[in-house]
Amino acid sequence: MLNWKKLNQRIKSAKRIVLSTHQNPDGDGLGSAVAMYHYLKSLNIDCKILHISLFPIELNFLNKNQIIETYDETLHSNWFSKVDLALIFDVGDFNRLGSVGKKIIHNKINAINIDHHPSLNDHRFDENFINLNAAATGEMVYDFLIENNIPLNHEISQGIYTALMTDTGSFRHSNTNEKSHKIAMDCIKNGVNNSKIYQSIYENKSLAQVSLLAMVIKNLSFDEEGEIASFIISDEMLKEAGANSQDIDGFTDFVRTIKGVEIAVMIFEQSNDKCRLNFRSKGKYVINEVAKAFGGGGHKFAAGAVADGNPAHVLDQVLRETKKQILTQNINN
Ligand SMILES: [Mn+2]
Repeated sequence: MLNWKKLNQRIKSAKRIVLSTHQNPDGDGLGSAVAMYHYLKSLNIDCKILHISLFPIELNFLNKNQIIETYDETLHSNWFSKVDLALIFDVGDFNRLGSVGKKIIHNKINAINIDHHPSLNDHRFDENFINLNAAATGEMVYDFLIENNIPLNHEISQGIYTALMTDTGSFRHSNTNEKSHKIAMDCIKNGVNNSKIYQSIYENKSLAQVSLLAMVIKNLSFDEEGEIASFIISDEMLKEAGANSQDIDGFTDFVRTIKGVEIAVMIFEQSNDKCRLNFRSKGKYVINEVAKAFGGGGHKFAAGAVADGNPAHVLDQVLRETKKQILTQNINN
């Protein structure tokens, strides 16, 4: 059992708290931070949510009064100098905090990790709250609030609901259980408009995003008798569709929905001869070890990494590693 009472004591003894999450933040990272932010505000603690990426506009409903900010050295450096605690959500890897993480180290701020990704025993966190069984980090924030008898107001509930909904694929993925529905029920009881949140996030696709998806579908490759589906998103494709790097969200999940596909792999070209990798498994194969082979990690059935090289070269390596790993998994099964 995680000591949520202790976390509350640490929060209450802080005067200024920075909340953050991984780059390219999602509904879980930001939803968790937003829920905690509103609790901290109720205690009159000076706090900010700072992250390093562009804000994902589909989460605009979480960002009333622009409480979520993209970190800017000139704008935030002064404020940061008096921060005495950092609460980090859903990060998976400290490095994914980017310049916010660097600032935390530089200013020697105590950082607490709240996450449902495997712990890396990273010494840069001074305390870890890890629950691998949590469907979302938002579920852990919920546990924290319940354990400390903190009432879930509408804004807190909205953050938690968003976290749970996005990380469970709208309560469909294998991590969805009785508890996820119980939390959803509580949130809806507190006034969360579930269909409105769903529409904001999933029924707000830009034409550019759909054009890019069309290109992806046209260029899918299949291996291992259709069990592995892979695709490349090149810089050129992005330009042609008029899309941006946020538009690729959900593509790997979509490709996994194809009948017979067990593993979906995305290779997303980055500017500096690197590629972002994204893996999704239906559950027959564990894929976070594949991600690990490329310096990344994640959950058993949803993981990611960043690899060096051009997309074709990286895809080749990734397929080789994936095939090798599923072979041993087949033997073990
Ligand atoms: Mn998460």
